[in-house]
Amino acid sequence: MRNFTSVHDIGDLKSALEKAKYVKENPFADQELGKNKTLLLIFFNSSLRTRLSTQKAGLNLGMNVIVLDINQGAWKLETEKGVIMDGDKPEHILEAIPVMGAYCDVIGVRSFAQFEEKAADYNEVILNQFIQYSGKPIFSMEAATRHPLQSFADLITIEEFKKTEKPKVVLTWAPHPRALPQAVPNSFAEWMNATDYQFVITHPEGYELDEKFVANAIVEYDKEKAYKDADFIYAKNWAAYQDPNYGKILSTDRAWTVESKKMALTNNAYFMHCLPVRRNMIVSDEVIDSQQSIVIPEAANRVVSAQVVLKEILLGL
Ligand code: AN0
Ligand code: CP
Repeated sequence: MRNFTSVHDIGDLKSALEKAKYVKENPFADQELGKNKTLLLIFFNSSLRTRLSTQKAGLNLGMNVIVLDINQGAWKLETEKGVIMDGDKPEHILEAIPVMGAYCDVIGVRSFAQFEEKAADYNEVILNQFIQYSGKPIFSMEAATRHPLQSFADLITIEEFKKTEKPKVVLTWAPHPRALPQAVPNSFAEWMNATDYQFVITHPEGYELDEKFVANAIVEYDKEKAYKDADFIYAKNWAAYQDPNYGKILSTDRAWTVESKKMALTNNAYFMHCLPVRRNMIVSDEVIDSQQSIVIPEAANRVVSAQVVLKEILLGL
């Protein structure tokens, strides 16, 4: 594998899941593979899980790991091409990227949607500049439109907990006070569409995602209908995608909060969320504290997904 930015880079899902099982059971089997190889993790945005789990995955593979928070201690980076740099940004990403590439063998990048220009976000301008100018393999640690390491961990978790061959998996929008990117739901949809599960998306009117990610999923506006007989409820907030409301909050209706009354409609479904989660906005205390909540094993599987991806990249060096 050279770069990892979406489900399309992982190859056959069945074999990816077998690799995940092996890595989970044998976390230190490939210590030699990463020896004297340097992993650089670059964060343009905050992170708890991605930061820790990806470092851990690199360490499990014997790699040296460097973490850089661009906004804390590095020079502020200009990302627009062709501008006169007379503002507050002393360095251009066009120099910064190849410099960072010179110090490492593999680069992970976290760079969220900026909600300034839809085209810039959906063309993945920042991530693609890293691919183009670093000279090194690049993997996404959540970019503008996708969060593939999260979705891969979600898939691993569903496989571990599912009780039927083809579970009903429901992605539900839930309220949140800030405008959040579509990366997690887009990516989750893309990975679920690559499985043979029954996959349903439910959200209020106006929150339709990019068709490219929705693809063959069933979109059900009636949330109670969507919850019915679900095996997994996967909650996430996102801001509107459709024009003219791109990046806007259209609703904070707590009727969409995941709580026991709606969970009672399901087939004793497991509750999932990528975290960080706002309690009693996205999900009630009762549901997230229940036996059916699998958010912690889901987060733990982030080490596994990152380690599979890093291992494949190292094998391709
Ligand atoms: C981010 C998001 O919604 O994309 C990261 C989730 C992994 N969440 C927040 O900013 C709260
Ligand atoms: N789920 C996830 O990516 O969490 P962080 O934003 O804390 O990395």
